[in-house]
Amino acid sequence: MSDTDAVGDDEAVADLWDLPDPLAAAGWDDAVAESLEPYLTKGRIPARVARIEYGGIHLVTADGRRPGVGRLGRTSQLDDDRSDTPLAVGDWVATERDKSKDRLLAVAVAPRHQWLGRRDPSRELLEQVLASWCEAVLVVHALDRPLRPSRIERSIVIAHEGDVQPIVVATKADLDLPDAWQALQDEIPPGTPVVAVSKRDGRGFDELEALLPRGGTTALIGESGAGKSSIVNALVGREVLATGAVRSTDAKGRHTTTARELVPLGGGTCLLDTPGTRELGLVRDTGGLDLAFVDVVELGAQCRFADCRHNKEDGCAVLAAVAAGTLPEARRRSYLELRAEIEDLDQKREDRERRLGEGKRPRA
Ligand SMILES: Nc1nc2c(ncn2[C@@H]2O[C@H](COP(=O)(O)OP(=O)(O)OP(=O)(O)O)[C@@H](O)[C@H]2O)c(=O)[nH]1
Ligand SMILES: [Mg+2]
Ligand SMILES: [Zn+2]
Repeated sequence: MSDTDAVGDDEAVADLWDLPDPLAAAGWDDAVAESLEPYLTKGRIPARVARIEYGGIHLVTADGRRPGVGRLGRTSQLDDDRSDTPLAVGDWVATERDKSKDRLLAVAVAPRHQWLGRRDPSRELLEQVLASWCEAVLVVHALDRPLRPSRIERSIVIAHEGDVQPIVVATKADLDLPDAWQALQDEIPPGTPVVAVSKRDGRGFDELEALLPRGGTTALIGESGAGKSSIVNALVGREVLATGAVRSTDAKGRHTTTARELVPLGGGTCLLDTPGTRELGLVRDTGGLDLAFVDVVELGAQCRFADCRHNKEDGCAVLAAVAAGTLPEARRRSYLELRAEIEDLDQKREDRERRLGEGKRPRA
């Protein structure tokens, strides 16, 4: 395979929005209307952010998809600590017409209820929103790629933190790699759906389609070359997104997708494709970690010491389960690693707040 297998282009997705009711196709419903209502003053028009690339933005309005102006990085009226977060794909926004340039200007963002956020790779204590207003996320992993430690669990924690249902998808099932499939399943918490698909022979897509929330948005995340855009094309039934060959030496992707993009499937159901992400740092833990590690947490309740770290303590039920072969060691290790990462981050936040507090104290 070579680079020349890149197919699809942006025009193809733009055409998908050529519908009688684009807002409905983007998932407009009572909940959206209610969230956006306070911002739709002074003749403002509702829209959904449908595509972001290199600072450029496309908005879907009742008239279809068109380029807009996002004031990226300067969103207004977010009434929480994400006020300096740039617009994210999937956001519902209130827009005004920029008369001089005949463009739509996003001037306010509806509060996000369900979203995927990772640690901003360049600003450690800030969150970067990868996808907004999504009910589910496909955590995509290609079976021909090495399973990087805790990568899948990280995605699942991030999903739960944003109240998003994770669905793990293994791609390239046609390559017949049973060991890789088993290793992946060992990383997944009980209760999280996992599906194996192949764009070559079409297996798994009926099962996957049945898991997508109807009338809601499902985002896709995973490394470059995982097969995210290929999944979107399979579910649309046509090659609307470009897909790219992976390097033959190590099966690494070449970052074919460069935009975050909403793709309508009909009836308000949407997919949200993203470029491959290498880093998936956690930003906070408000319970997502425990939800992503229900098995470890349940075992932990039986440890002899209430503050057991599941590392080398006597009477540790987690270590006992690993020894008995009922809990994969990879699960225990990932849990400890991610918990340490969150504790480290909490410490940094505390330090910063203390410094800020000291700075504000009036001089004696
Ligand atoms: N054999 C096989 N190859 C697949 C399958 N799904 C995707 N591929 C190939 O994997 C490569 C990468 O697929 P993409 O869909 O572009 O991957 P992506 O996750 O969108 O990658 P980025 O856009 O770079 O993040 C392409 O060459 C696809 O043809 C599959 O089920 N089986
Ligand atoms: Mg892609
Ligand atoms: Zn323990």
